[in-house]
Amino acid sequence: MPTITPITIDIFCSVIDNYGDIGVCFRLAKELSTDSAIVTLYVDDLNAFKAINPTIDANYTSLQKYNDITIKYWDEEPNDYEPSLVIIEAFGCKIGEKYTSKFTMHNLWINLEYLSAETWVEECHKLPSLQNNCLNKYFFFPGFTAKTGGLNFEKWLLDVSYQQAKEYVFKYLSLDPKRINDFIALIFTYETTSLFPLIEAILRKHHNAILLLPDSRSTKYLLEDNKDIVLKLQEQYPNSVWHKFSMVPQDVFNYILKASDFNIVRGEDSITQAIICGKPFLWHIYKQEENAHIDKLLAFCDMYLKDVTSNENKEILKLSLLSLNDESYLKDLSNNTIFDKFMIKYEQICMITKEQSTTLIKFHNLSSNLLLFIKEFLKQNN
Ligand code: TRH
Repeated sequence: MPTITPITIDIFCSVIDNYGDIGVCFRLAKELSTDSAIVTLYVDDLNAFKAINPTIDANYTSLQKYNDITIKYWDEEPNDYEPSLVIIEAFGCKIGEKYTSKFTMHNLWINLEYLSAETWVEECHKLPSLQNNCLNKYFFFPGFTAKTGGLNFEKWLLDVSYQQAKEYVFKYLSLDPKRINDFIALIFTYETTSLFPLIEAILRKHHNAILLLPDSRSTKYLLEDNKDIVLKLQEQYPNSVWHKFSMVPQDVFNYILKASDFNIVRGEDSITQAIICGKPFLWHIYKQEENAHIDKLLAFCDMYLKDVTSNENKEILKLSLLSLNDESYLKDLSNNTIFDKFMIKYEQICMITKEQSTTLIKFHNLSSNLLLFIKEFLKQNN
Protein backbone atom coordinates (compact mmCIF):
# COMPACT_ATOMS: atom_id res chain seq x y z
CA MET A 1 0.00 0.00 0.00
CA PRO A 2 1.44 3.42 -0.91
CA THR A 3 2.00 5.65 2.09
CA ILE A 4 0.23 8.99 2.04
CA THR A 5 2.44 11.88 3.09
CA PRO A 6 0.48 14.23 5.31
CA ILE A 7 0.06 17.82 4.18
CA THR A 8 2.01 20.24 6.33
CA ILE A 9 0.66 23.77 6.80
CA ASP A 10 1.96 26.93 8.49
CA ILE A 11 -0.68 29.49 9.46
CA PHE A 12 0.52 32.98 10.34
CA CYS A 13 -1.80 35.11 12.44
CA SER A 14 -1.29 38.72 13.38
CA VAL A 15 -3.76 39.93 16.01
CA ILE A 16 -4.99 43.40 14.99
CA ASP A 17 -7.57 43.79 17.74
CA ASN A 18 -10.19 41.77 19.59
CA TYR A 19 -10.31 38.01 19.14
CA GLY A 20 -11.51 37.55 15.58
CA ASP A 21 -8.13 37.16 13.90
CA ILE A 22 -6.94 34.47 16.27
CA GLY A 23 -10.47 33.07 16.54
CA VAL A 24 -10.60 32.37 12.81
CA CYS A 25 -7.03 31.01 12.64
CA PHE A 26 -7.38 28.77 15.68
CA ARG A 27 -10.65 27.34 14.38
CA LEU A 28 -9.15 26.69 10.96
CA ALA A 29 -6.04 25.12 12.50
CA LYS A 30 -8.21 22.75 14.58
CA GLU A 31 -10.30 21.71 11.61
CA LEU A 32 -7.32 21.22 9.26
CA SER A 33 -5.68 19.14 11.93
CA THR A 34 -8.86 17.05 12.34
CA ASP A 35 -8.75 16.61 8.56
CA SER A 36 -5.23 15.07 9.00
CA ALA A 37 -3.04 18.03 8.07
CA ILE A 38 0.00 18.77 10.24
CA VAL A 39 -0.45 22.35 11.34
CA THR A 40 1.87 24.93 12.88
CA LEU A 41 0.16 28.10 14.05
CA TYR A 42 2.34 31.23 14.39
CA VAL A 43 0.70 33.91 16.54
CA ASP A 44 2.08 37.33 17.43
CA ASP A 45 -0.13 37.87 20.51
CA LEU A 46 -0.33 34.96 22.91
CA ASN A 47 -2.45 36.94 25.40
CA ALA A 48 -5.31 37.25 22.89
CA PHE A 49 -4.89 33.56 22.10
CA LYS A 50 -5.03 32.65 25.79
CA ALA A 51 -8.37 34.44 26.16
CA ILE A 52 -10.03 31.94 23.81
CA ASN A 53 -7.75 29.00 24.58
CA PRO A 54 -6.73 28.96 28.27
CA THR A 55 -4.24 26.12 27.71
CA ILE A 56 -1.86 28.66 26.17
CA ASP A 57 0.97 29.92 28.33
CA ALA A 58 1.23 33.55 27.22
CA ASN A 59 4.70 33.97 28.73
CA TYR A 60 6.18 30.94 27.05
CA THR A 61 7.58 31.93 23.68
CA SER A 62 8.99 28.54 22.73
CA LEU A 63 7.00 25.88 21.01
CA GLN A 64 3.70 24.78 22.61
CA LYS A 65 1.18 22.14 21.62
CA TYR A 66 -2.61 22.11 21.50
CA ASN A 67 -3.64 18.56 20.66
CA ASP A 68 -1.78 17.91 17.38
CA ILE A 69 -1.30 21.58 16.52
CA THR A 70 2.12 23.13 17.11
CA ILE A 71 1.91 26.69 18.35
CA LYS A 72 4.78 29.13 17.98
CA TYR A 73 5.12 32.68 19.11
CA TRP A 74 5.60 34.64 15.90
CA ASP A 75 8.88 36.35 16.35
CA GLU A 76 9.91 38.87 13.67
CA GLU A 77 13.38 37.31 13.49
CA PRO A 78 13.20 33.63 12.60
CA ASN A 79 16.43 31.75 13.21
CA ASP A 80 15.70 28.40 11.80
CA TYR A 81 12.49 28.70 9.81
CA GLU A 82 11.80 25.82 7.45
CA PRO A 83 8.51 26.32 5.60
CA SER A 84 5.82 23.69 5.55
CA LEU A 85 4.40 22.66 2.20
CA VAL A 86 1.60 25.23 2.50
CA ILE A 87 1.95 28.68 4.03
CA ILE A 88 -1.16 30.68 4.93
CA GLU A 89 -0.96 34.37 5.71
CA ALA A 90 -4.21 35.19 7.46
CA PHE A 91 -5.94 38.42 6.49
CA GLY A 92 -3.06 39.77 4.45
CA CYS A 93 -0.56 39.75 7.31
CA LYS A 94 2.91 40.12 5.79
CA ILE A 95 5.39 37.57 7.05
CA GLY A 96 8.48 39.23 5.63
CA GLU A 97 11.36 38.30 3.40
CA LYS A 98 13.22 36.30 6.01
CA TYR A 99 10.40 33.78 5.78
CA THR A 100 9.41 34.09 2.15
CA SER A 101 13.01 33.77 0.91
CA LYS A 102 12.82 30.14 2.04
CA PHE A 103 9.87 29.36 -0.26
CA THR A 104 10.31 27.49 -3.54
CA MET A 105 7.91 26.73 -6.40
CA HIS A 106 6.91 23.58 -4.53
CA ASN A 107 5.37 25.60 -1.73
CA LEU A 108 1.77 26.80 -1.91
CA TRP A 109 1.53 30.34 -0.58
CA ILE A 110 -1.94 31.53 0.35
CA ASN A 111 -3.45 34.79 1.50
CA LEU A 112 -6.57 33.90 3.49
CA GLU A 113 -8.99 36.80 3.12
CA TYR A 114 -11.77 38.23 5.29
CA LEU A 115 -15.29 36.89 4.93
CA SER A 116 -17.50 38.85 2.58
CA ALA A 117 -20.70 38.17 0.66
CA GLU A 118 -19.81 40.75 -2.00
CA THR A 119 -20.15 39.35 -5.52
CA TRP A 120 -16.58 40.16 -6.65
CA VAL A 121 -15.29 37.61 -4.15
CA GLU A 122 -16.14 34.71 -6.48
CA GLU A 123 -14.01 36.24 -9.24
CA CYS A 124 -10.99 36.77 -7.02
CA HIS A 125 -11.16 33.47 -5.16
CA LYS A 126 -8.06 31.32 -5.91
CA LEU A 127 -6.47 33.98 -8.14
CA PRO A 128 -2.66 34.02 -8.14
CA SER A 129 -0.70 37.20 -7.64
CA LEU A 130 2.97 37.28 -8.67
CA GLN A 131 5.28 38.39 -5.83
CA ASN A 132 8.75 39.99 -5.81
CA ASN A 133 10.39 36.60 -5.32
CA CYS A 134 8.75 35.45 -8.60
CA LEU A 135 6.43 33.06 -6.78
CA ASN A 136 2.66 33.20 -6.82
CA LYS A 137 0.59 33.97 -3.77
CA TYR A 138 -3.01 32.77 -4.07
CA PHE A 139 -6.07 34.57 -2.70
CA PHE A 140 -8.40 32.28 -0.82
CA PHE A 141 -11.78 33.69 0.17
CA PRO A 142 -14.17 32.17 2.66
CA GLY A 143 -17.71 32.78 1.49
CA PHE A 144 -21.32 31.89 1.11
CA THR A 145 -21.40 30.23 -2.32
CA ALA A 146 -20.05 27.11 -4.03
CA LYS A 147 -17.57 29.29 -5.93
CA THR A 148 -15.86 30.46 -2.73
CA GLY A 149 -13.94 28.71 0.03
CA GLY A 150 -17.05 28.15 2.19
CA LEU A 151 -17.52 29.02 5.82
CA ASN A 152 -15.03 28.40 8.61
CA PHE A 153 -16.85 26.00 10.91
CA GLU A 154 -15.95 22.78 12.67
CA LYS A 155 -17.81 19.67 11.57
CA TRP A 156 -18.10 18.22 15.07
CA LEU A 157 -20.53 20.94 16.05
CA LEU A 158 -23.00 19.76 13.41
CA ASP A 159 -23.43 16.54 15.39
CA VAL A 160 -24.29 18.35 18.62
CA SER A 161 -28.03 18.85 19.01
CA TYR A 162 -29.66 22.00 20.38
CA GLN A 163 -30.85 20.01 23.40
CA GLN A 164 -27.39 18.54 24.12
CA ALA A 165 -25.86 21.99 23.79
CA LYS A 166 -28.40 23.45 26.21
CA GLU A 167 -27.73 20.80 28.83
CA TYR A 168 -23.99 21.33 28.47
CA VAL A 169 -24.28 25.11 28.74
CA PHE A 170 -26.64 25.03 31.73
CA LYS A 171 -24.13 22.88 33.60
CA TYR A 172 -21.09 24.83 32.46
CA LEU A 173 -22.53 28.22 33.38
CA SER A 174 -24.31 26.90 36.50
CA LEU A 175 -27.71 28.10 35.27
CA ASP A 176 -30.86 26.98 37.06
CA PRO A 177 -31.84 23.67 35.34
CA LYS A 178 -35.51 24.45 36.02
CA ARG A 179 -35.19 27.23 33.47
CA ILE A 180 -33.87 25.07 30.63
CA ASN A 181 -36.91 25.80 28.48
CA ASP A 182 -36.66 29.57 28.80
CA PHE A 183 -35.71 31.65 25.78
CA ILE A 184 -31.94 32.19 25.58
CA ALA A 185 -30.28 35.15 23.87
CA LEU A 186 -26.53 35.53 23.59
CA ILE A 187 -25.33 39.12 23.44
CA PHE A 188 -21.73 39.56 22.26
CA THR A 189 -21.52 42.81 20.31
CA TYR A 190 -19.74 46.16 20.27
CA GLU A 191 -21.26 49.22 22.01
CA THR A 192 -24.55 50.54 20.57
CA THR A 193 -27.73 52.14 21.94
CA SER A 194 -29.68 49.84 19.60
CA LEU A 195 -29.14 47.10 22.17
CA PHE A 196 -31.77 48.65 24.47
CA PRO A 197 -34.80 48.45 22.14
CA LEU A 198 -33.55 45.05 21.02
CA ILE A 199 -33.35 43.67 24.57
CA GLU A 200 -36.72 45.24 25.40
CA ALA A 201 -38.30 43.54 22.41
CA ILE A 202 -36.91 40.19 23.56
CA LEU A 203 -38.17 40.70 27.11
CA ARG A 204 -41.60 41.95 25.99
CA LYS A 205 -42.08 38.62 24.22
CA HIS A 206 -40.26 36.44 26.76
CA HIS A 207 -40.50 37.88 30.29
CA ASN A 208 -38.37 34.95 31.52
CA ALA A 209 -35.62 35.27 28.93
CA ILE A 210 -32.06 34.39 29.88
CA LEU A 211 -29.56 36.88 28.49
CA LEU A 212 -26.08 35.39 28.23
CA LEU A 213 -23.46 38.12 28.61
CA PRO A 214 -19.83 37.07 28.13
CA ASP A 215 -17.22 39.34 29.60
CA SER A 216 -16.87 41.71 26.64
CA ARG A 217 -17.39 45.23 25.37
CA SER A 218 -21.18 44.92 25.12
CA THR A 219 -21.47 43.50 28.63
CA LYS A 220 -19.43 46.36 30.07
CA TYR A 221 -21.53 48.79 28.02
CA LEU A 222 -24.74 47.33 29.43
CA LEU A 223 -23.92 46.44 33.01
CA GLU A 224 -21.46 49.23 33.83
CA ASP A 225 -21.76 52.20 31.46
CA ASN A 226 -25.58 52.05 31.27
CA LYS A 227 -26.44 50.30 34.50
CA ASP A 228 -29.36 52.67 35.24
CA ILE A 229 -31.17 51.75 32.04
CA VAL A 230 -30.47 48.09 32.71
CA LEU A 231 -31.74 48.34 36.29
CA LYS A 232 -35.04 49.75 35.04
CA LEU A 233 -35.36 46.89 32.57
CA GLN A 234 -34.57 44.39 35.32
CA GLU A 235 -37.28 45.92 37.52
CA GLN A 236 -39.76 45.85 34.67
CA TYR A 237 -38.91 42.21 33.88
CA PRO A 238 -37.98 40.70 37.26
CA ASN A 239 -37.99 37.14 35.91
CA SER A 240 -35.39 37.87 33.28
CA VAL A 241 -31.88 36.55 33.93
CA TRP A 242 -28.87 38.68 33.02
CA HIS A 243 -26.08 36.15 33.27
CA LYS A 244 -22.60 37.61 33.03
CA PHE A 245 -19.75 35.13 32.70
CA SER A 246 -16.00 35.19 32.12
CA MET A 247 -14.80 34.37 28.63
CA VAL A 248 -14.92 30.65 27.96
CA PRO A 249 -12.72 28.45 25.71
CA GLN A 250 -13.70 28.59 22.04
CA ASP A 251 -15.12 25.05 22.05
CA VAL A 252 -17.40 25.97 24.95
CA PHE A 253 -18.39 29.15 23.15
CA ASN A 254 -19.51 26.94 20.25
CA TYR A 255 -21.92 25.17 22.60
CA ILE A 256 -23.26 28.51 23.82
CA LEU A 257 -23.99 29.62 20.25
CA LYS A 258 -25.65 26.29 19.53
CA ALA A 259 -27.76 26.43 22.70
CA SER A 260 -29.02 29.98 22.16
CA ASP A 261 -32.38 30.79 20.59
CA PHE A 262 -31.14 34.14 19.39
CA ASN A 263 -27.48 34.93 18.70
CA ILE A 264 -26.69 38.63 18.71
CA VAL A 265 -23.02 38.58 17.80
CA ARG A 266 -20.32 40.71 16.28
CA GLY A 267 -17.19 39.67 14.31
CA GLU A 268 -16.61 37.32 11.43
CA ASP A 269 -15.94 34.26 13.52
CA SER A 270 -18.98 34.40 15.81
CA ILE A 271 -21.38 35.30 13.03
CA THR A 272 -20.17 32.37 10.96
CA GLN A 273 -20.93 29.98 13.81
CA ALA A 274 -24.30 31.65 14.46
CA ILE A 275 -25.29 31.22 10.80
CA ILE A 276 -24.25 27.57 10.81
CA CYS A 277 -26.12 26.89 14.08
CA GLY A 278 -29.25 27.88 12.16
CA LYS A 279 -31.08 29.88 14.85
CA PRO A 280 -32.13 33.53 14.35
CA PHE A 281 -29.22 35.94 14.69
CA LEU A 282 -28.27 39.55 14.26
CA TRP A 283 -24.80 40.67 13.16
CA HIS A 284 -23.17 43.68 14.73
CA ILE A 285 -20.52 43.98 12.08
CA TYR A 286 -16.96 45.21 12.77
CA LYS A 287 -16.83 48.93 11.87
CA GLN A 288 -14.60 49.94 8.98
CA GLU A 289 -13.53 53.26 7.51
CA GLU A 290 -15.86 55.06 5.10
CA ASN A 291 -18.73 52.83 6.17
CA ALA A 292 -17.30 49.95 4.18
CA HIS A 293 -18.88 47.64 6.76
CA ILE A 294 -22.37 48.80 5.74
CA ASP A 295 -21.67 47.83 2.11
CA LYS A 296 -20.53 44.48 3.42
CA LEU A 297 -23.69 44.15 5.48
CA LEU A 298 -25.91 45.06 2.53
CA ALA A 299 -24.11 42.50 0.37
CA PHE A 300 -24.73 39.96 3.11
CA CYS A 301 -28.46 40.84 3.15
CA ASP A 302 -28.69 40.48 -0.65
CA MET A 303 -27.07 37.09 -0.56
CA TYR A 304 -28.66 35.73 2.60
CA LEU A 305 -32.19 36.90 1.88
CA LYS A 306 -32.35 36.32 -1.87
CA ASP A 307 -34.51 33.20 -1.63
CA VAL A 308 -36.82 34.46 1.12
CA THR A 309 -40.26 34.51 -0.46
CA SER A 310 -42.04 36.77 2.03
CA ASN A 311 -41.15 40.39 1.33
CA GLU A 312 -42.31 41.31 4.80
CA ASN A 313 -39.90 38.89 6.49
CA LYS A 314 -37.11 39.97 4.18
CA GLU A 315 -37.68 43.60 5.10
CA ILE A 316 -37.86 42.84 8.84
CA LEU A 317 -34.57 40.93 8.74
CA LYS A 318 -32.78 43.55 6.68
CA LEU A 319 -34.04 46.51 8.73
CA SER A 320 -33.22 44.75 11.99
CA LEU A 321 -29.65 44.16 10.78
CA LEU A 322 -29.32 47.76 9.67
CA SER A 323 -30.87 49.12 12.88
CA LEU A 324 -28.46 47.19 15.07
CA ASN A 325 -25.56 48.61 13.09
CA ASP A 326 -26.78 52.17 12.69
CA GLU A 327 -28.78 53.69 15.55
CA SER A 328 -30.15 56.41 13.25
CA TYR A 329 -32.53 53.89 11.65
CA LEU A 330 -34.43 53.68 14.92
CA LYS A 331 -35.09 57.42 14.95
CA ASP A 332 -37.38 56.93 11.98
CA LEU A 333 -40.80 56.31 13.54
CA SER A 334 -41.67 53.63 11.03
CA ASN A 335 -38.64 51.60 12.16
CA ASN A 336 -38.68 52.05 15.88
CA THR A 337 -40.63 48.87 16.51
CA ILE A 338 -38.53 46.80 14.14
CA PHE A 339 -37.12 44.52 16.83
CA ASP A 340 -40.64 43.82 18.11
CA LYS A 341 -41.60 42.83 14.58
CA PHE A 342 -38.54 40.56 14.50
CA MET A 343 -39.67 38.87 17.71
CA ILE A 344 -43.26 38.53 16.46
CA LYS A 345 -41.99 36.81 13.32
CA TYR A 346 -39.40 34.82 15.27
CA GLU A 347 -40.80 31.37 14.35
CA GLN A 348 -40.86 32.20 10.64
CA ILE A 349 -37.37 33.66 10.86
CA CYS A 350 -36.29 30.41 12.50
CA MET A 351 -37.39 28.53 9.40
CA ILE A 352 -35.39 30.87 7.17
CA THR A 353 -32.21 30.59 9.25
CA LYS A 354 -32.52 26.80 9.50
CA GLU A 355 -32.91 26.47 5.75
CA GLN A 356 -29.96 28.76 5.06
CA SER A 357 -27.74 26.85 7.42
CA THR A 358 -28.60 23.58 5.64
CA THR A 359 -27.75 25.15 2.27
CA LEU A 360 -24.49 26.72 3.42
CA ILE A 361 -23.26 23.52 5.08
CA LYS A 362 -23.62 21.83 1.67
CA PHE A 363 -20.86 24.07 0.29
CA HIS A 364 -18.46 22.36 2.74
CA ASN A 365 -16.30 24.17 5.21
CA LEU A 366 -13.21 26.28 4.71
CA SER A 367 -10.86 23.50 5.81
CA SER A 368 -12.24 20.94 3.32
CA ASN A 369 -12.20 23.46 0.46
CA LEU A 370 -8.64 24.51 1.29
CA LEU A 371 -7.47 20.91 1.33
CA LEU A 372 -9.04 20.30 -2.09
CA PHE A 373 -7.25 23.37 -3.44
CA ILE A 374 -3.96 22.17 -1.92
CA LYS A 375 -4.37 18.75 -3.50
CA GLU A 376 -5.06 20.31 -6.94
CA PHE A 377 -1.89 22.40 -6.55
CA LEU A 378 0.16 19.36 -5.56
CA LYS A 379 -1.04 17.42 -8.58
CA GLN A 380 0.09 20.19 -10.91
CA ASN A 381 3.32 21.28 -9.22
CA ASN A 382 4.98 18.31 -7.60
O1 TRH B 1 -13.48 39.67 18.54
P1 TRH B 1 -14.17 40.12 17.34
O2 TRH B 1 -14.79 41.43 17.40
O3 TRH B 1 -13.20 40.08 16.11
C1 TRH B 1 -13.08 41.05 15.10
C2 TRH B 1 -13.63 40.57 13.79
O4 TRH B 1 -13.22 39.27 13.51
C3 TRH B 1 -13.19 41.46 12.67
O5 TRH B 1 -13.61 40.92 11.45
C4 TRH B 1 -11.71 41.61 12.68
O6 TRH B 1 -11.32 42.46 11.68
C5 TRH B 1 -11.32 42.14 14.02
O7 TRH B 1 -11.72 41.26 15.02
C6 TRH B 1 -9.86 42.38 14.09
O8 TRH B 1 -15.32 39.05 16.98
P2 TRH B 1 -15.29 37.56 16.42
O9 TRH B 1 -14.81 37.50 15.01
O10 TRH B 1 -16.61 37.05 16.63
O11 TRH B 1 -14.26 36.80 17.31
C7 TRH B 1 -14.48 36.48 18.62
C8 TRH B 1 -13.76 35.19 18.94
O12 TRH B 1 -13.70 35.01 20.34
C9 TRH B 1 -14.45 33.97 18.37
O13 TRH B 1 -13.50 33.05 17.89
C10 TRH B 1 -15.15 33.36 19.56
C11 TRH B 1 -14.19 33.71 20.66
N1 TRH B 1 -14.76 33.72 22.00
C12 TRH B 1 -14.42 32.68 22.87
O14 TRH B 1 -13.70 31.76 22.48
N2 TRH B 1 -14.93 32.70 24.14
C13 TRH B 1 -15.76 33.69 24.59
O15 TRH B 1 -16.18 33.66 25.76
C14 TRH B 1 -16.11 34.73 23.68
C15 TRH B 1 -17.05 35.81 24.13
C16 TRH B 1 -15.58 34.72 22.39
